[in-house]
Amino acid sequence: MSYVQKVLEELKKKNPNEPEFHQAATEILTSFQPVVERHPEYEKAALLERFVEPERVIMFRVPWVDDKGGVHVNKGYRVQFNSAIGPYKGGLRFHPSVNLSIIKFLGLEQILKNSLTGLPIGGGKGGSDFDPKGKSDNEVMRFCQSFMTELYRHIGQDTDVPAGDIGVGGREIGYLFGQYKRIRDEHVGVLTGRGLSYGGSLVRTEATGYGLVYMTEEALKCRNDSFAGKRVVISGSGNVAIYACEKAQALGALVVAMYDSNGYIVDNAGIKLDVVKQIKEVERARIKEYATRVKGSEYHEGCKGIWSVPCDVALPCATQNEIDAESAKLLVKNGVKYVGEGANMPSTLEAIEVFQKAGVVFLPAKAANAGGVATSALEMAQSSGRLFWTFEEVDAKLKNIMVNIYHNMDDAAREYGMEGNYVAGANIAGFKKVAEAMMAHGIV
Ligand code: NDP
Ligand code: 2IT
Repeated sequence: MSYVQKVLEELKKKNPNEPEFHQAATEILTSFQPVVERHPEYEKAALLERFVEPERVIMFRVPWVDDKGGVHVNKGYRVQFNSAIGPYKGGLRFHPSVNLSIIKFLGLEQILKNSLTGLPIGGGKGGSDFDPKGKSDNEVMRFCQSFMTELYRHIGQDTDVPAGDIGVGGREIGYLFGQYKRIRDEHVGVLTGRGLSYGGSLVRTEATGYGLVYMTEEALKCRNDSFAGKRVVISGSGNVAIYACEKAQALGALVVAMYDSNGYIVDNAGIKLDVVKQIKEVERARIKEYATRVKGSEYHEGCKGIWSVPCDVALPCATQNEIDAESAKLLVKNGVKYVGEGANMPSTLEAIEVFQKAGVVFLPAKAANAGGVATSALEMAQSSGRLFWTFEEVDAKLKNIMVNIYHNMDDAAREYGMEGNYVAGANIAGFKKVAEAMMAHGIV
């Protein structure tokens, strides 16, 4: 059995019932095969065994009181996965589906993603099975305060810097920051995605979606093509989806469909993003509303059907495993040429295989959605330097980072004889720096 296979078997045995973690680890470790063959010293140093074992896992109780006086208890998590190249960095997810497997898959992905940005950030992830949907602002505030009352002792601007993810946006970051500042008496860059009035960075809100489109644009450009006139389907209607839509439209694309967890909308005249923003960002209502407000658009119950809408470019921006093999086949049959992953691990392993076999340009999440965390690192730089860059400065840096990541993964894939396989390219390009740093640090 190969070294990689051995580590993978061991990982599954030691961490049973963690399917998402197994899935991410399988994709990643399989890509490392040619790298460990070239570097036999890695096996001697048990580098992969250490790489897949989080440095620290924190799990805690989050009790809170609702508006009627009812007492609730949620689970809180922070997985501090790898700090070889910088302080742990990664988002917090608040969603009822959150469990240890999901936080670990996200944390593992984050290590390589953060390395790909070229900035000094390690990998971590956290969250809770708390559902912010349908809760009042006061309930969300009390939950965030309770969550931070435990988390504060484990994080710090040079230790671990959380940010947002599903269910954690500007409102939640504000409450979390307020509680951290109150307990620690420190106004520092301990969270990113902060409001502009208290240390945030311009472009952070837009960064993941814009970055995804910048990378896809570069992939198109390298094939003498562009977004102009392309039909685009975007899943989700949250932070990443909205700003991917905004930038794709600015580049001349026709975005025809979006969804939330209840169903999808189709608007062949092009999605009216101001209506989506009003529904999702301002009213926190359901995407279904769109069809009642925009003539000529349609609403369909259920999410999966969105992948039957014909498109040239698909940008999954909601959640893990939203595209299975069947949906991938349907997309291919209807002519999809580019898939850019805005969400983390939105395609199953089988779906990726379908895309790659069909010659679809497949831009994997850890590369394609790295713009968010990259801009978080730019926020950290501005916090430590007591600086505030203009929108244009941050946007230009973000674009440059996304173009660089594209070429780095393209080069890495070529270097290992797998031209066009960006899954392998991104994993290998991300791993290089982490492996080098871990080797330099000795057995720790
Ligand atoms: P948001 O909470 O802003 O939006 C999430 C969107 O996805 C919503 O439309 C939500 O629908 C939908 N969604 C969530 N879970 C499911 C589900 N189980 N089934 C169907 N739809 C679902 O989150 P973000 O936009 O921030 O995150 C989206 C994805 O992008 C995630 O995978 C996240 O990890 C990833 N990501 C985010 C980054 C960031 O900077 N925010 C950076 C890099 C990656 P509903 O409203 O109905 O729940
Ligand atoms: O998945 C991700 O990269 C994020 N949710 C953003 C993390 C961050 O620290 O900005």
